[in-house]
Amino acid sequence: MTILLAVTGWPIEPWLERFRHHAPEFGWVGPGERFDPAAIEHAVVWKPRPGLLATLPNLRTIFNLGAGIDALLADPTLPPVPLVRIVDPDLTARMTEYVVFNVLRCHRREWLHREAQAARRWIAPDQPAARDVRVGILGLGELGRDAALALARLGFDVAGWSRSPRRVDGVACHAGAAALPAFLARTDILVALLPLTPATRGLLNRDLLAGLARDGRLGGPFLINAGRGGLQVEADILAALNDGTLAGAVIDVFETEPLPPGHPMWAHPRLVVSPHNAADSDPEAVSRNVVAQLRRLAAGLALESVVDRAAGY
Ligand code: NDP
Ligand code: OXD
Repeated sequence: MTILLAVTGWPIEPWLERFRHHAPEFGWVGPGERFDPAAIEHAVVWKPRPGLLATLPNLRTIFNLGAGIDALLADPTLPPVPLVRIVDPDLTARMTEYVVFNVLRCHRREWLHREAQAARRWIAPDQPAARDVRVGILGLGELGRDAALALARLGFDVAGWSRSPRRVDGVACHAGAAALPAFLARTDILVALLPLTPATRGLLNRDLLAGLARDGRLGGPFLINAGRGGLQVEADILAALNDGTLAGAVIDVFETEPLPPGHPMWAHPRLVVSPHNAADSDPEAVSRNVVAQLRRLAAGLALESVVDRAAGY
């Protein structure tokens, strides 16, 4: 079995080393190594050069090294073979950590404390209990569901929104476009964990932000986006922060990455920027995951976590 590893934006060495370590029986082709395109049966990729996969005439499967596959689907030449994404407890735990950390940052209004400390002012803003703060999670998939459960365990009043109806213990589940206004109207901290698809592009816009709860205990609603930059209209988020529609925001993903040095989001006092590292793909955990899938294939078993290309995620 010959497998091409094609990764851009991340250092390749740890990946190649881990794959060769966990599956020495497979032929791994790394960057710069000569190969016969006809010999490649599987490709393991992260943001490969558009058009590259179309040059492999005998390609059987594409394994994406992350959860989101929007960059791959943006390549019009992507071969119509099964596309597998990462669903892994390591990735899920990292995202839940990020979401819990940042929900608590908003809930505990870290900004106010930092500003007060800088001014040497002893202020103690009213601190509501978690049960009095309503968190809304856009996307109740692998990542949204786990984050919702963790937040519910902390006592937050948690709701979620998905395309199709979902059941999550202790979480008020809403589904479909018609349910969105009611979900937003009861949300003090909005967490976006949606994939980027034609249906979700630009969803985090002025109208959506204006629909968030105005009667919450935090003095205004907060936004956390760890899904994709294409979900958000950045000018609308900045305008919402400036006119008080939003009390604060934490953004991990951007329309252009890396975020350009001159971008106004870097400097907004009520906005925390993180560099698209909410949940990194760990070479050890993710290589084990992909190798397990390759072994399933070799044993004639069905692949797991295959992307529904029609749905776009
Ligand atoms: P899943 O596919 O498991 O879940 C996606 C969720 O979004 C599902 O609940 C789905 O609904 C819902 N959804 C999709 N389209 C719509 C829509 N039009 N309206 C309402 N709900 C919708 O994905 P994951 O949870 O594994 O990952 C989510 C995203 O997180 C990834 O696509 C990626 O973009 C991002 N991500 C970001 C990382 C980071 O470091 N910042 C790291 C990893 C992932 P339904 O349940 O009905 O299918
Ligand atoms: C992913 C990511 O999709 O890291 O896994 O963004």
